Amino acid sequence: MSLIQLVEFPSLGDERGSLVALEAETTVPFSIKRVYYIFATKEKLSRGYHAHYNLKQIAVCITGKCRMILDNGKVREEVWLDSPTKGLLINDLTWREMHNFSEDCVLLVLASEHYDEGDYIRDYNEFLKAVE
Ligand code: T46
Repeated sequence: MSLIQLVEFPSLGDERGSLVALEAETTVPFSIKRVYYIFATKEKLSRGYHAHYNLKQIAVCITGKCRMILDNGKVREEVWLDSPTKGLLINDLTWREMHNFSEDCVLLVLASEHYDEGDYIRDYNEFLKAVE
């Protein structure tokens, strides 16, 4: 199965504009414990470079775009997040990198767990050992 699992959010549009509703356990396949967003990024400054032991997330660029790389220790795949209706599911034990942020990028992330620095794997070799 591809590492890139996209979720297309239905856009509820009318003449006034568009609306996307993100609901736990329906459009988002887990119960949401945390929401954060990344903004005021720089095109040349990449982020991520880590994995998590126990964390599922959905990432969506609600404005602008960025290039997301996912890596499971065997395969490395990339996708552009460039639409407010395009969510990317990021599973446990998946290395992620975010590159090429557009100036206007706002990356919204829905997370299945509370913030826990102890859940991060920030060293790639440690990540490879964890996925073995
Ligand atoms: C991920 C990608 C997509 C908190 O205090 N609470 C939080 O909920 C988060 C996410 C971060 N932080 C602190 C930890 C650092 O001092 O905010 C600072 C920046 O976090 P970090 O360097 O981990 O940011 P990114 O953009 O590299 O990664 C983040 C998430 O941490 C990560 O889980 O999947 O966005």
